[in-house]
Amino acid sequence: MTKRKNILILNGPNLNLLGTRQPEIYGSQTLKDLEEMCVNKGKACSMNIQFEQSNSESKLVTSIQDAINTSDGIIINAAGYSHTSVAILDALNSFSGYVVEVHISDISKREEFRKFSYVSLRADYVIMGKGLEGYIEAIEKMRQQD
Ligand code: CA2
Repeated sequence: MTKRKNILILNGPNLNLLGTRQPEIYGSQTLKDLEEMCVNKGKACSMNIQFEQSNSESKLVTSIQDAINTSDGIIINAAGYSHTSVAILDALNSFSGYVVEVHISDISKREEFRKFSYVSLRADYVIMGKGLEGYIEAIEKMRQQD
């Protein structure tokens, strides 16, 4: 029997505001709705989903470090830190499992400063511009890894 995969879904700063501001960019569903969608998809895929959000760069780094021993894959939307954080990139580079980067909006079509992502330098797969469905696609992608 194959082992159930443990997947960490990590969300960066301000994503706790989902559904409360800027619905034209990020939609009207909340972070709680997103967590529920991901946990349900995980159940359907026989995977354990650990869902986290933090506004703190150091907490995100610590969660990635913890995942080295506990998770088979990381799905990460580092939000604003995607464009600035060498520390998050360094932590991801210490993780040997599969990494999917997700962005709700299409960062390639927004301001110049959003077009570069440090996380993309490590990510095995990148999904952007698909709204919250991007997370579901990311879980699906995780399922396809052996
Ligand atoms: O499109 C994405 O998922 C982003 O990672 C979201 C980040 C942004 O800095 C990235 O460039 C692209 C911002 C997250 C803030 O989320 C909010 C959601 C609702 C209301 C206010 C902020």
